[in-house]
Amino acid sequence: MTFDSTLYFITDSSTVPEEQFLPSIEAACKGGATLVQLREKNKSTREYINLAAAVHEVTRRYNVPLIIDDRVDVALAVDAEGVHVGQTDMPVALARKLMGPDKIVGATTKTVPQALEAYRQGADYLGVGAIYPTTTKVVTILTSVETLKEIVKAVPLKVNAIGGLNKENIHVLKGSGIAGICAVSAIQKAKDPEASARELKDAFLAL
Ligand code: TZP
Ligand code: MG
Repeated sequence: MTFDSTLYFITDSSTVPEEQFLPSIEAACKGGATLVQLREKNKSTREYINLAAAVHEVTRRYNVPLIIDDRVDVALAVDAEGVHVGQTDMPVALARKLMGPDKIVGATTKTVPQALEAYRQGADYLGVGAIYPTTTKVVTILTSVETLKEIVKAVPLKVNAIGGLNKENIHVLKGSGIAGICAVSAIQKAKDPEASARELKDAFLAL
């Protein structure tokens, strides 16, 4: 599946009142998010599926592909456009096999060997970071912009930077060759997620 990873919004439902969650995703889509990832760490399978179905209704209206974090079963259950796996999740090759050739499979990689392996196993894009310390709940270590650039050169995949990114600090990514940026807080915690998405995208496109 072809897709655009310029502005990849990753959700965090734990940071907004429940009634604001779907509207925040709609706002991000209106503001120009090109990919949306539903990332849930504490939901039951039933809750994850129900929420994913509701989110998919929103993203579909904007023709924005929906990626499900970690869970191939949930992605398949709601016919999401893709899945994202980390280094301790299902291996990329298995996710690819289960999702099929036409779905999007993304992987988190922090080193060139991990990136090469994800490419070999059939990933469509890579998330690389954290570039800056993040306030989002995640177990991660920092990845240098130097390593990010090496990964971009090493694999013929879309590479997205992630971690603590906002419109004030993405200038460090200039010339890195990345396809796009991932953001949680800069959009999810913003008072106006639509405007924040638009400003972040414009800042990236102006690099
Ligand atoms: N992986 C590395 S950093 C991160 C993930 C999921 C979270 C990024 O969130 P934020 O709020 O954009 O720093
Ligand atoms: Mg994961």
